[in-house]
Amino acid sequence: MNNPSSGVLDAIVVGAGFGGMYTMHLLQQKGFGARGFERGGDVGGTWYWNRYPGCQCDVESMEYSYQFDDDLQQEWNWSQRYAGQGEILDYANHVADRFNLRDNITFNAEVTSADWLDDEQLWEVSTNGGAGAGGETVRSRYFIMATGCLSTTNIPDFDGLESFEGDTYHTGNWPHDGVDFTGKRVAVIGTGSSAIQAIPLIAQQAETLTVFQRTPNYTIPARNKPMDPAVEADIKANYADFRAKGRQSPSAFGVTYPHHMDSVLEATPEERERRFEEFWGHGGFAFLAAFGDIAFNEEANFHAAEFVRNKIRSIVDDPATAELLCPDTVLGCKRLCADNDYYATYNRSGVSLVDVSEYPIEKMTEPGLVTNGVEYEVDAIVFATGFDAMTGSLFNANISGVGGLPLREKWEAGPTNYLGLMTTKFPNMFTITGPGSPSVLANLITGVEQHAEFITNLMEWSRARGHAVVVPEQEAEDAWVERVNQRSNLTLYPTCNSWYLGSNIPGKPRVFLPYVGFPHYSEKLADVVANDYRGLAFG
Ligand code: NA7
Repeated sequence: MNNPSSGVLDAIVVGAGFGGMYTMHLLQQKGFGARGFERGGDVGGTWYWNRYPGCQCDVESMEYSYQFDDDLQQEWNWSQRYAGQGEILDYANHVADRFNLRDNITFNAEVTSADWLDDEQLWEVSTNGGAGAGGETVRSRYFIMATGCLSTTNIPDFDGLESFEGDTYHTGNWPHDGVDFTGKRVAVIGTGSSAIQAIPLIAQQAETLTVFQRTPNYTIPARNKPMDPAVEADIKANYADFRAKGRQSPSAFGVTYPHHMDSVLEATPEERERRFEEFWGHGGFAFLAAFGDIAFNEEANFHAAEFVRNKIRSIVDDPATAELLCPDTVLGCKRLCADNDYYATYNRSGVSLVDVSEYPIEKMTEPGLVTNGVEYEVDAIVFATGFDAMTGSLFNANISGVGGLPLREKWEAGPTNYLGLMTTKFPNMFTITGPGSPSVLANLITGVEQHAEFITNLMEWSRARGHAVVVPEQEAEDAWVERVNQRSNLTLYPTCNSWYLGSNIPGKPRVFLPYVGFPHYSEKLADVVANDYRGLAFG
């Protein structure tokens, strides 16, 4: 049962990942009374939950970190070029301690409903846990959802799921004390980024590992290595400049490698190979920057894809397995993965790949799972089956706006909003890195900093003018939705099925969710601010 707490807060912030933490920090700094609620037991968001073996960020650590505080970025040392989950979680904890962020955050408290009260012009938010464990109900003027883009796990509704007698895990909700697969027969379902990171390490432990693949993915070797002290010192000597360059890059990261603008199609075959080889050697996302048209032109993309397919064929010993691992889709259409020895793992004895594209997994049974009439007996199943991306956690909070309109209902045909931040009929509500903002197509820490600053500056601006309510104008929202679609149609992203389009979740409307182009987006935000928050109505 919930206990209504007295007093009205300025803001409620849901989520204590990087977005929620920085928002809480700014609210405290700017003198707003705020409380945070977090369903996890501590800070860290994505990095609190995704503790599967091999979990590592695909953006380099010197870039995947806060830039709002120079002392923080100077004093923190990253041990690796790409930080692993544990180190990023340590960083999140350090930030929480350093800025006293835990004081006003209630952990183990999931928001069960959030309602806009038309008469009071307030949000009323209920939780199902927290200090009193029974939950509470609190009211605030502003309601800020910082619940992350990939935070609602997806376990497909397999027949007989409950009957499986072994252990089951989802990569996005991994046991905190780890899992020992030694001597176990393990199944991994899915070959997205999480699976691609986990598989090489699970294979080292397990007696057998069977990977069930519906769609092969492109992955480029991450080429992770210990942080080079000279590189670190060089960046830190001029961190502001490095960060500014990052914000000017299309994805708000990638300062450590060149972004070529020339066309694959104008290069000779030798030049093409040399360039692809160079970027394959650099590792990770950089591969997309080898030429200017990989993401925009299907023929250009084909050459890049063919280069990777040939790499797969050269790494994987068994030709049939190699062919199964070769994607035939547009490279980068699903988020490109960065791996540590993924393809070579299929050369290990005991590791096998089962194609479930034609014959889906039919059911789970007591000893295992069945596809194409064959039962695979295993001791453990790892669901690396992804997330209900970008809208899942917003819907799970049961938010309703003006006149009790459920957000789920307003967004039945796909999310519609202004700037990816606010939506009509939901006054004073913000979504940090929401759909319609660069979010998952950009360095997420840069994205959340931008949003937290925009939101809290807007709150200050409103406070100074005595405004109690802010909500987007319908015309501004309609134009924004149009703009988001136009931007994605410039790219090859809409040409395949991916969680960017919601197509991994049965019944989810097929709408391209993020905004393409971080600098373009930043210009738009700056223009909105410079014009007294054009497109927003105040009351
Ligand atoms: P992803 O990228 O959504 O991958 C999920 C994987 O699970 C993908 O290969 C799916 O195949 C597969 N999947 C989902 N449902 C099924 C069923 N029913 N049967 C077989 N296979 C299935 O999630 P990740 O966690 O790997 O990565 C998410 C992001 O986190 C990533 O992009 C990085 O940004 C970090 P499909 O492709 O849908 O055919």
